[in-house]
Amino acid sequence: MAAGTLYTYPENWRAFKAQIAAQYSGARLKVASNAPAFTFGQTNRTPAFLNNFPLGKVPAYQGDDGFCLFESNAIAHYLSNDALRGASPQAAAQVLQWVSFADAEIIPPASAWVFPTLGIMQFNKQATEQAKEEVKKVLSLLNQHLNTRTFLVGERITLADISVACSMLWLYKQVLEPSFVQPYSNVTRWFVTCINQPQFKAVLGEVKLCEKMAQFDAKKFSDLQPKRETAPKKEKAPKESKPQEKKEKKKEEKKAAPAVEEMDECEAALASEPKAKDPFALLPKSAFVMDEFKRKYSNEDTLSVAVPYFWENFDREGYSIWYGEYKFPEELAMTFMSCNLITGMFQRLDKLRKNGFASVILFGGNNDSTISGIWIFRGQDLAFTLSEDWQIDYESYDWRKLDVDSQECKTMVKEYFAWEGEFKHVGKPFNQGKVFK
Ligand SMILES: N[C@@H](CCC(=O)N[C@@H](CS)C(=O)NCC(=O)O)C(=O)O
Repeated sequence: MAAGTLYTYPENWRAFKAQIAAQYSGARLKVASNAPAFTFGQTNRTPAFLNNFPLGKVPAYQGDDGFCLFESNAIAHYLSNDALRGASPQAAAQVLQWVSFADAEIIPPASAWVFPTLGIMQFNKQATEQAKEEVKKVLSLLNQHLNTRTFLVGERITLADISVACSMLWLYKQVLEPSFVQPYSNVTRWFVTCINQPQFKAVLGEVKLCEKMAQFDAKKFSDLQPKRETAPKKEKAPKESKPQEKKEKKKEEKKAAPAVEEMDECEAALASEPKAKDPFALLPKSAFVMDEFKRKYSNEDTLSVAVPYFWENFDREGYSIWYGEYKFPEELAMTFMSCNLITGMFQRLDKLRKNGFASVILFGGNNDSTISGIWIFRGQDLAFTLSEDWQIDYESYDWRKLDVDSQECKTMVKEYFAWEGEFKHVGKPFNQGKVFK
């Protein structure tokens, strides 16, 4: 049975597919959609995340066994059971058919119609009208198919129903008012049946169907524009719209200067993230350029270049050096778990990266190990106390501020940076090292 974590932003319909599938299959799924575990627009751009998920997109799944997967359909498939995937080769192929249909035929017109009503895309009458026609075609096809069937494939809910229903969620919430869907009553009957299944409800909650077709939300659209400028820059994801629609948009933009750029749902999620305060904002500028040191540490020899560079440039007023040792070594069983503990802590401290550096080492082997490390922080205090986001792991460690002039500090910096030396205070052999940079 799969067990792992799904990284996403809150209320992501793509993630819902995987979450609902997990409800059916019993896969143990943790959802990381909020700080400190995951912050969309930040965590998904860190080297650690990109190392596992090179596109930096969500949803993204990481199993407790380390298995990583991106693309929502693949994740939902993985978290499904055989019944959801389609029990026979034919059924499995039909499930795939509907999953692909949802992506190719429903999402593009649904996005073109619904996004302006959410204020995340500029309104274009022609594009909206075209999208409505395309949605009608989809509804008509589904209505015909569901005329003699309760579910899309076979007699039970499958991933086909989950995918198609999730891709229609925003349509039913925003624009499919009763008079519009009246000719497609089989579809609404099927949709309502799906969202009322306990497994759907556990993820979606109560879904309120649209009573009156939402129109372009000009106020929200203009409200979101300035925020958008403050949102972190990102590569534009390909828009889920048709080429014709793009041409129309170009024409519109030419006419209406200054052109307002439209957002996609991801950018809207980014723009609505509250801007985090910088916990170090009040500290005076430091001459020690942490990034420069990290470059030296990553690219050059540690003992002959990085350590001397560190001491030549270290700013003792602007930074402090700490020794941290894991308090509960008796709980450390398998070494790979201890490594996950360290990597997890680094991931959760992501926003500290600009102002911190650490080299943490696992000493010893299975059932006999300790974790300790050297940490460099901006300021003279233990940085973890400055932000709630950073407080998950640090209490499991004993912290000691080192006297920068002491021989102990010099030796520890050298040994922990280089991952070699006597490590006299430890008494166990070096096993593995991890760097927070
Ligand atoms: N086809 C992908 C689409 C994933 C996707 O586009 N995710 C967006 C959020 S809606 C994202 O993470 N964008 C982040 C970025 O582009 O930096 C799937 O179904 O998982």
